[in-house]
Amino acid sequence: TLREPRTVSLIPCPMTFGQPFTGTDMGPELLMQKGLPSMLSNLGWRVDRVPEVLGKSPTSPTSTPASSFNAKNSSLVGTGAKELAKICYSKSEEGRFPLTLGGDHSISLGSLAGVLRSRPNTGVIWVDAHADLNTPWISESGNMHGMPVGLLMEGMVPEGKSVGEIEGLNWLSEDWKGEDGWPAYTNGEKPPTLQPSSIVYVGLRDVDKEEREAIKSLNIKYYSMYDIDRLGIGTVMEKSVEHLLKDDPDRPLHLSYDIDAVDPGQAPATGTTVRGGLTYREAHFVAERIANSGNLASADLVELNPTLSDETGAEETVDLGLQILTSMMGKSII
Ligand code: 6HN
Ligand code: MN
Ligand code: MN
Ligand code: MN
Repeated sequence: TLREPRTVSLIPCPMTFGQPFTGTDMGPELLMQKGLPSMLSNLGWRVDRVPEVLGKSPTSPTSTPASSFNAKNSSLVGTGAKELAKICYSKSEEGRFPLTLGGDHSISLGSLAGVLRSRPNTGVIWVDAHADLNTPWISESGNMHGMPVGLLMEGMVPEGKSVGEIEGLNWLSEDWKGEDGWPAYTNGEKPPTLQPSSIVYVGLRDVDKEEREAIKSLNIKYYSMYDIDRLGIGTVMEKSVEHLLKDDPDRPLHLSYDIDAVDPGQAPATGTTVRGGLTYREAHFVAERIANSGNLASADLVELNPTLSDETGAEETVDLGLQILTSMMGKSII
């Protein structure tokens, strides 16, 4: 049923507040202008265009109200994520493929929470230079684009603390009262979380000390750039898919693709570039192999920021983003 209605819900989410730069809000519009909807319909998808989730930020993401947690702009990030969660939840319930266009990576807190509430057995492939496994209790930067996995991951919140107490994140609290589109947790339902065994990282090369310790202690599966060099991207993707599907071959998968996973030579227009990333072909192959699993049921593409490189670099990065999107949605070379 996940494969058949073949309707993709395109969700523009121009969030900037999860990191310090303006410009990540331009990603969705550029992708749409360059023809994403018709590319997807040419691939056989019915396209459901969803109105933009968060209006463009009028101010700099650094001039917003302070949070009492080490989580910058948490009210704005959290409220945006909640709105996105509602959409991804209802689209998932309708059997559609929610495809979120970022915006910075903090939005994946919303897309994943929404998808997980509807499809709790979802497995996640996180393609990124970074682990995004921070929480306000361990983050060095306080930037929430480094936290979407950490805030949802079972075992990341210290004893006696809870994610639901952070401003903007009360919708993830057990005693959330409920509102239109995001009901209260009743009849034994818990706020959505992710098991450590339900995610695989691909492309890591800049991981903070506390994140590294958590990856080890929670035994999270990862393929860093070292592993990609050692095994080759083919083997890495076989093992990644195998890890997530071994117990349930019909399990829905969510692909969260941070464009900074790609080497800055091919994708310069993003906020936290790290050298030594995926090559042009590796970047495609990751998406193609996940598409070929037949299990991909939701996805994000995040962190495009055309203002952070020259014009050619911006255009190349957006074009690569489009190619990654069409690859994950089923475009094959032959
Ligand atoms: N991203 N680990 C660093 C931090 O600030 O927590 C970098 C996070 C980057 C986040 O690229 O989506
Ligand atoms: Mn990243
Ligand atoms: Mn770092
Ligand atoms: Mn990221």
